[in-house]
Amino acid sequence: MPACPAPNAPSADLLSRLAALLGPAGLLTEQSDVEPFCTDWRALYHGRAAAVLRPANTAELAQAVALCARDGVAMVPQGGNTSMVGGATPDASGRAVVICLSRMNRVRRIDPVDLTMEVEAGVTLKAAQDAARDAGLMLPLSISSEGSAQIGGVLATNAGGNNTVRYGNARELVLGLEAVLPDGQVFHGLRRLRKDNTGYALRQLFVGSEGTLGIISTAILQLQPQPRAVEAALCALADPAAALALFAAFRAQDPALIQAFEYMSGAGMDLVTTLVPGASLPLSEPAPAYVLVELATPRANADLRTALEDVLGAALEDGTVSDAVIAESEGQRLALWKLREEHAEAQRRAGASIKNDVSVPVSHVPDLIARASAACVALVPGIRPAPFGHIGDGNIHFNLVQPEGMDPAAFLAMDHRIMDTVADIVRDLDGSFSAEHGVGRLKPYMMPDWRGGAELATMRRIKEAIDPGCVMNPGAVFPSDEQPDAPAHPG
Ligand code: 2HG
Ligand code: ZN
Repeated sequence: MPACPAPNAPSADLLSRLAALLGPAGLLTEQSDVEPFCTDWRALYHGRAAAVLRPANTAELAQAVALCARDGVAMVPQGGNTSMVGGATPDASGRAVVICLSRMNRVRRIDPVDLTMEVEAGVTLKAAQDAARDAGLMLPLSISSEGSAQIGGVLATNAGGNNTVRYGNARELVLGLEAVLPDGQVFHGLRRLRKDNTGYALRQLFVGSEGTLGIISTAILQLQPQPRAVEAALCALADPAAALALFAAFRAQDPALIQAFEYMSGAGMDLVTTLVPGASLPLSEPAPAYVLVELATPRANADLRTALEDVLGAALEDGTVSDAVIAESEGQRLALWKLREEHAEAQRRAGASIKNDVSVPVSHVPDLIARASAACVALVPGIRPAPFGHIGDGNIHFNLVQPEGMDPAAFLAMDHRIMDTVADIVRDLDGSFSAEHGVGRLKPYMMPDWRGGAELATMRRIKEAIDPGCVMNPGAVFPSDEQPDAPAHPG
């Protein structure tokens, strides 16, 4: 950012004011306590921080932010620390403070008539889903890291996940929002209105801002009726084109039934079944590609099983699908999902991997996978493409696992070349270099090329208007003018 003052380290006076404000449970300054908050879960970024602030409520959060802002101290908001792009890791200076929302973890209210829930930022997505389910409703957002990811981070990154195909991204679920601005003022937008055209929809500015405009403290989310029936099947196919043909068949039957439509490559599935304990393929033989399809409906007496069997029967007959298994119990359904959800973990166990969370128009997914696989194999012989993801909305995790036996550091050092190779193809296919994981600290270097001109200039002006002191999550989203070629993995 231009004209950004260098952040200050917190003074002893500031730390004692924060201690008085937050109490012993709310402030960590011992380096051994602070360190776990300074590395992302992929262990790509190893930063340092002067302290971790753990406010218990919005008032404490707002006062802590005001104190830090007044002293020009940078703040890095952190939820479950599950960012795929280093979006919540402090830099190496040791001057920033991490603001951890995990003590603000109350589900405040669920309204079955309005179909809404009010949740604090530190509630895990799983806990929010469970609370909605216990009230006979459903929070229709599901991501692999939902056991740890917290609502604040989920919204700040506009998470997508498995149900976007039906319910949209996190953004679509947000009716109201409360956020603490970079100067400590509170934006009070906790409304639960379905219609509210009163100027700019400011809440949406914070969704997807990755903590660069303020800290989301509470949200009001839209819920759905709980499904009365759910059916899931794992299908074996020849290639991604067959996956799209199957998707078209389910859509032609009834698009409102499709709750998830996930793609997995044969290579990715092999990694899961070999490296993840308890994961096994429930089909007679491995296939080049797989789809996990889930249908769900809140309708009583809907014969969902017949709906699923009808489409699969026709697809088996015409050769779109070579084999399929339908979950016969909730346990089997969860076992099918485990094969999908453990992809990230299996790839982590396989060595270093480079993630490309990209999206293209759904119709271009087969081209994307074919072209990007060929280009990456040509660039790094032995590289192992393991694409998977949300094919129903065009979001593919075009992940690449290091060649066997290669030095992981040497592989990671090629990250920009590999990411740029994939990005060139994505651009040619009218796609985006970040579909649902955000920009974080990993991809700001791509912003000028992809979002340059008026778009990035407008984002900068918004940032400067709301956070003129550049204290909110510096280093995320915006490329640093001083270091245009900053390494992707500074740690
Ligand atoms: C998923 O869909 C997550 O499982 C993680 O977005 C994707 O590991 C990844 O690249
Ligand atoms: Zn995903």
